[in-house]
Amino acid sequence: MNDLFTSLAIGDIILANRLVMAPLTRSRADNGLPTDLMATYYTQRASAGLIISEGSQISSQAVGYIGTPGIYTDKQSASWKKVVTGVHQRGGHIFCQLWHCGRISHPDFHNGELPVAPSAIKPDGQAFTSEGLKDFVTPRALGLDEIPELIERYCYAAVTAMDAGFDGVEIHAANGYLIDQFLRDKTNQRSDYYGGSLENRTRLLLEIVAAVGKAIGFNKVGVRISPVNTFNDISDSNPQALFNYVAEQLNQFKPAYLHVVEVTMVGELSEHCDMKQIRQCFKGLYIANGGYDKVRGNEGIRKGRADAIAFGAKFIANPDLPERLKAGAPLNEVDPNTFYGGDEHGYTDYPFLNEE
Ligand code: 8OZ
Repeated sequence: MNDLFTSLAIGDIILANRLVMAPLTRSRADNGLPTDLMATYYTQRASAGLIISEGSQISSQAVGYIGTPGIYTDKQSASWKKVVTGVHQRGGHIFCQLWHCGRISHPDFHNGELPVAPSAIKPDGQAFTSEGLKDFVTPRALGLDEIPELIERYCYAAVTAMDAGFDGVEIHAANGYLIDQFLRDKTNQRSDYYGGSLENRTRLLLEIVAAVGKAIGFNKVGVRISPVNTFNDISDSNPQALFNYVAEQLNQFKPAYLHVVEVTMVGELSEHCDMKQIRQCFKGLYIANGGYDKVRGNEGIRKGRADAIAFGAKFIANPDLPERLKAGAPLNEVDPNTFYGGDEHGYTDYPFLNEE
């Protein structure tokens, strides 16, 4: 019987266990470049069956936060290589999360130009800029003629990630960023080929998966969605229908996995969307994320509700999370004050079991 500690084949790699380190923005990159400290941080966590990198912008247009890394230049690729090599040397595996923030950005990141989105709808909330928090602005709706280049940027970033040695990429279609803005009807009010029906709102995601898979191999492409997360002022009038459809449509590509943030912003399941239906609609590997612990993770895998479980905060605070969970050892408490930005404190200084 499988549980968190049994191996799992994803495409042509074999994960040592089914604990996945969730993608986690930590805002410690240097001008878009991963640093040596980041290499230490990821290498420390290489005992995860799979690490998914923090969101990495696919282009200069994709950025929306300070301190986030990019994955679209040779220099960025060379810096990521240190991260990837460190993880591989410890026997781990790592996918790169490809990220475009869309409207969750600010003109300060774009030489005064507007961020882009499916529709010109301003999000409630504020962007984290180098000058502090600033109100979001009304974005500019992407023109139909800009979509092919956008898809091309995803492909270029995916190829750049593979050049850096990553084992694959994860398309970030969750948490209210650009692809999610296309998927959900609160943010997509387009009247063209990319808005309106489920088919149209899902089109961009599917075209990106098709193109990226063609470029690097479909078994190296995962997709992350968050059907009920309202983070970044997003929602949909019928998330069950939308994300069942997304899951079904992804089957044609046989992607590496579908990664689902199952909970709301406050970490709860929602009555408006049953994740079991999404799991059943998708025929490939399903990674579940959101509030899992050892007991619930093992139970989810044993009952077939998920193939692997992604942990976020627990991996921040416990570089050796698989060992700790397996041994039933106590876990370090996470310090939310050191999530974003700063130095090694709250980043690479969480102790391993053998250091305590
Ligand atoms: C928290 C802070 C900044 C970015 C996400 C990439 O929600 C993020 C993110 C989360 O997916």
